[in-house]
Amino acid sequence: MILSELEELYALPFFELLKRSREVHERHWPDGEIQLCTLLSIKTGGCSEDCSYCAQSARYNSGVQVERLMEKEQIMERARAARETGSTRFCMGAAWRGVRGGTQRFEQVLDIIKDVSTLGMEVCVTLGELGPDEAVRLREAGVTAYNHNLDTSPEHYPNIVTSHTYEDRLRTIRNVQDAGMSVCCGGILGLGETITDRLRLLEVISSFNPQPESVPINSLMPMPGTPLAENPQVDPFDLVRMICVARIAIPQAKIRLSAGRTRLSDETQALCFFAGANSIFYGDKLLTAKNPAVEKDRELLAKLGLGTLLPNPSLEAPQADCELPASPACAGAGCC
Ligand code: SAM
Ligand code: DTB
Ligand code: SF4
Repeated sequence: MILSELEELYALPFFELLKRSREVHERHWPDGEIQLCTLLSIKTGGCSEDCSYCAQSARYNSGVQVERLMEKEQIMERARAARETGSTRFCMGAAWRGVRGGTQRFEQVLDIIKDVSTLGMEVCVTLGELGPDEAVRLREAGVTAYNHNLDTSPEHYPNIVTSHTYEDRLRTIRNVQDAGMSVCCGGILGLGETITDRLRLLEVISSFNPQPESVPINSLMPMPGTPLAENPQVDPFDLVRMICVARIAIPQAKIRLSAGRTRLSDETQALCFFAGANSIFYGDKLLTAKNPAVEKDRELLAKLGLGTLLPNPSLEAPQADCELPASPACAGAGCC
């Protein structure tokens, strides 16, 4: 969808927008289930990049302890535990600028993925920048989806990150698509962006061909020591509106209500689910930040009568629409 269409939707009266997104949601997701995803930081802190929201950048004194790549057996234990608690997707994150073939750490990660993928959950990884060969090897090892967020609009991105570009991010996404993995791509609210920046992000993401399989909507978790530590909290109604517009613009994607749920009331989360959010990170910790306790989430889902999605480890990457150019719309992003 183009910016003017997204702006028109965003400007609707709140209940009218909710009604429209609910209609789209019910049409595409008639079972109304929520996917539970477990997140694990397999390599924490010490990252070379300067993303100004991130506690894992080596450039800020956030107090995050730098940790080496976790041992495979420890990761397997966490993955088995995630499956036991009902997660159908296991997402592994690493604080790297990217990975390169031929390095020992890439081979180690491939070996980990091979084992995790035997457990019957969808396997998602987020390791930073990828070239085409690395992307193919990750798919062959058993990755179902690759998370690589664009985070904000192409215009606002250079205010937030200077050590890599929006175009670098788009190139990785293209490599992921070409390798046949599903794309998980979303953003963060609360980076000092305007509503137009948020809608520009949706314009870029919704113009991918194929559209992403999942779209995480994070609210900034202000991390001490980072340049954005004092940013104000996102207005909950703005968050719900963003979810509504994302649901309408990217109807077949799982919209993940991601970082920031510890600061949302149950009622706001319920509105997000009504608007079309159908996936959450489940477990007491995100990468370094807090997430609601498992028991609290169970209680909330039960209170709302929301069921959870069954595993689909053979998740196929969405197919491109042959009538459209088969790549992320860089032209739409105006960045190259
Ligand atoms: N290094 C890889 C990368 O940048 O793609 C993977 C890990 S990175 C931490 C994954 C995503 O987490 C970021 O793109 C951002 O959307 C989200 N994130 C990081 N710190 C955050 C924070 N303080 N609040 C909300 N989301 C955050
Ligand atoms: C995503 O969009 N959000 C997750 C996951 N993808 C990797 C990460 C959230 C990180 C929140 C801050 C932290 O835990 O340090
Ligand atoms: Fe590194 Fe990713 Fe954090 Fe940026 S968001 S500093 S690339 S871990």
